[in-house]
Amino acid sequence: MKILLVSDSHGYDDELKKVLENVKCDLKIHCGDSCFDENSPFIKEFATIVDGNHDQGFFPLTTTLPTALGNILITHGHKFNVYAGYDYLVDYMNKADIHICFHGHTHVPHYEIYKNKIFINPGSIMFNRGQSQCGSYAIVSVDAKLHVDFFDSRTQKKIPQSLIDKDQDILNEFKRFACQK
Ligand SMILES: [Mn+2]
Repeated sequence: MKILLVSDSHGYDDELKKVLENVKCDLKIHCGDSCFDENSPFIKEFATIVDGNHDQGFFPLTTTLPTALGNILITHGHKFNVYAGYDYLVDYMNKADIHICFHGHTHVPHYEIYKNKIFINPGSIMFNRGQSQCGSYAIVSVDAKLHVDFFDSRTQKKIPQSLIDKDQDILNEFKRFACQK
């Protein structure tokens, strides 16, 4: 199963439309801060949309997607303070017996294995913080194994893994700042 994962479009519907038209996949998921209103034509495009901190409560805060690799948790991340890292999410996932999470919120495309859990953030389709300096989305293959690639939302080109890796620095900065508060 090939999943298109987007997040944090923040009303930039032209960018979103372009990606939806160009990417072939089995399922589309929006990890929140879409800023869709309840009549948005985009809603029917997505199998799952969650609510972010800029949304109005039309969508759930968390959902789960059953897959060949078990249930996947989908949430924006603001309720789990993802700027401070993944500890709150790990607690929640342990209680729910879930091992994979798709989220957004930081506007940094990211893949991480932390405390035996897998976390994927497609970044913001509009604009990202960090090294990639573009909007992004992720294509996640969920079959016998999980595989993720990140793409520039304007050019549809793959973002080099070296840029994704360098963004660990900015996430560490966020974490340091969030943990000081
Ligand atoms: Mn957000």
